[in-house]
Amino acid sequence: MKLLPQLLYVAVAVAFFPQPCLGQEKCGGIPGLPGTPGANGLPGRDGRDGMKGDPGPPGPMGPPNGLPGAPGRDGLPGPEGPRGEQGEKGEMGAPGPEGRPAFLDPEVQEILRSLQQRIAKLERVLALKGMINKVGNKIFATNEMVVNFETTLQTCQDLGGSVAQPMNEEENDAVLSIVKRINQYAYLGIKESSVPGEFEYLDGTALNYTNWRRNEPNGKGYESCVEMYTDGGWNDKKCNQYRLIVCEF
Ligand code: MAN
Ligand code: CA
Repeated sequence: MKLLPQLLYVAVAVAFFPQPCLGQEKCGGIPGLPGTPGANGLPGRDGRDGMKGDPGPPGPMGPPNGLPGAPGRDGLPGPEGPRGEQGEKGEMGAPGPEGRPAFLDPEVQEILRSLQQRIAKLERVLALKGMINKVGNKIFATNEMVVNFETTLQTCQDLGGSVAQPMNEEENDAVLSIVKRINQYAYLGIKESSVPGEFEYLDGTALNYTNWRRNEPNGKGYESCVEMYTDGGWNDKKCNQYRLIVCEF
């Protein structure tokens, strides 16, 4: 314990309280000096175990002639090699099971049914507009052109049809309705045969239906084509006249 600070303390106390109780009956004493510090305490208890340390460095190499270690792991696969040469063609395989004819395939049948329906609808629309006259499987139509027989023949052929060739009364009426609508006579697909005054179809077969007007045919080798009048009757006529094109398809 050093003495100097204590003396300094006393000096300060006296300086602050000079003549503390001058002329008084009771008088407070001067504050006492602090005691000396106590002795050091006993050492504390041991602390808890610390955390596990890092693994140590590898040990020294073993003696020679030791056992070989375990084989290492497989490396990564290498890059793909170049393409090999084409092999020889193999033998032909056994034939597959026999298929069904396309027209019996239900899918094909459905397509055909749908197409038939759509074509029938189109035919009804064209008939409604007076653009075709249908009789059974035949369709009669005109492009309203008026030309000679040679051009009539060529035009119908170019369109994938042939010159109208009525083979019964119903077909004759179908051609007639076109002739009347346009109000023009039309050449028919009928021509004079090698026998003057006798007529046949364009392919040379015999006529199975006729609708000659009274006293026709009368050309006898001078009128080799046949025209339909606006009453539906037939007349043999020269082939160089201008007549309405009526084709059948
Ligand atoms: C004209 C021509 C003939 C036809 C007679 C009928 O002469 O059209 O083909 O037979 O008229 O009167
Ligand atoms: Ca005639």
